[in-house]
Amino acid sequence: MNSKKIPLLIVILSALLLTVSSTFACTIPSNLSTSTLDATSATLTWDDAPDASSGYQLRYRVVNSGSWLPTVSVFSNSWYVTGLLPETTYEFEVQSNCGSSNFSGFSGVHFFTTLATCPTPANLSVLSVGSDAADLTWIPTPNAFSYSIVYRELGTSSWSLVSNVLDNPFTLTGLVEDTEYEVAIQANCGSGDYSDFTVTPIIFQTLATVMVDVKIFLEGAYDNSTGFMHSALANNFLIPATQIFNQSPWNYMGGEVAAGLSINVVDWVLVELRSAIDRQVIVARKAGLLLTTGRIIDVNGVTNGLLFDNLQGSGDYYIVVRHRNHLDVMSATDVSVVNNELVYDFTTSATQALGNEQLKDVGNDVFVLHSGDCDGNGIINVSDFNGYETDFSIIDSYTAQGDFNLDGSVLISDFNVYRPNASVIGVQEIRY
Ligand SMILES: [Ca+2]
Ligand SMILES: [Ca+2]
Repeated sequence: MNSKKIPLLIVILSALLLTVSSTFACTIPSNLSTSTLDATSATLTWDDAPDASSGYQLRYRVVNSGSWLPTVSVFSNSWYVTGLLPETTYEFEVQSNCGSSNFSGFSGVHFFTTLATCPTPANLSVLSVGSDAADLTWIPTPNAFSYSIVYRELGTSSWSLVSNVLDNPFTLTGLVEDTEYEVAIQANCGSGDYSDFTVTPIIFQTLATVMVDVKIFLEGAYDNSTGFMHSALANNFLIPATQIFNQSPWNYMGGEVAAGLSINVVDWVLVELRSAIDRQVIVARKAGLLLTTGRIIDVNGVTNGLLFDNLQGSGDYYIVVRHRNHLDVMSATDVSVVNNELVYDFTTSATQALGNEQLKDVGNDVFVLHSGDCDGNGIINVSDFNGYETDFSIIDSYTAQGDFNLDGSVLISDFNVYRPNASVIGVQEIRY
């Protein structure tokens, strides 16, 4: 071997080692990201490289635009870039400057897209919906001074426009009940600068008006010889025109007032619709007039049931009927709305009511609500007797406690109605 060549080889190897070690000593920046993005500017950030003693070199460009814009020297791990084009996708990448002309490789690109000068309002949603209106809300576009809303029945072609909307939430009115709609929104940022409309319109369904046609018989008024109830209270003009459940234990504050009380009205009743998912949850309540036929009707002259606004047209509900001195009942199952009607008959079988012996068999395949709960708490016991005793011998009164046969007087005949029912307990769902 030629001994003169050995020192030269050492020099070459040393130089190579130096090159390799200096390349490894300058860390490539990582975790590139973008923050505070708007239409024309963005803050570009990345993780600090420990050995970037002389900062970083950054370059960016519009995606697919060919050449990079001039490289920028940056002395921290972020850079605020301005003068960008709206709604444009850019890419940027960074390299560390470890001093002495020792640079890392570039990081590889990170993409970001600038916003519109007038962004589409985000998160358009329906806060609440009724049978003819819906409350809409959205995340405001910061520089918008008004909005335009378009809506249409799902499946139809032409949109209706509401322009110059200033309120948020905004109530969309004039809708058709029990109908699916789609709705979209656009921001107006002034000077002819409008956002796009919501790309995927949101869909909602208006609620329905449902006719609730429920039949019950009250034991105290039922006459087995006729198959109807008597209407002694109405005949004696004792029934108040205003619904009577606006007090404990019902505390129902509805404004029902009977336009006129015909002679075939037995008394006021309170009807509750409860959730099919959780029958403890009251969805809607309404006071109605019980007729001698057992049908419950509206105060406003509707004669074939009780009208409930704002129900889901395809809903299922438990039905509760309450009376001021009879034991309340709940339907044994939930009942489906069919063709905007909810129909239920508590008079045909004991099993129509939830629980055991909640309806009383009076013969002829007729079942009635037990009389005797004069405090309306869902239990017939001595406290109801005490109410009867307190008001005993009062005549021609609607409010006297213990008028269990609903003739306006509190007499021994009422006690005779009460006595067989003492100790009947309503199901937990209807007790107060
Ligand atoms: Ca009671
Ligand atoms: Ca009586």
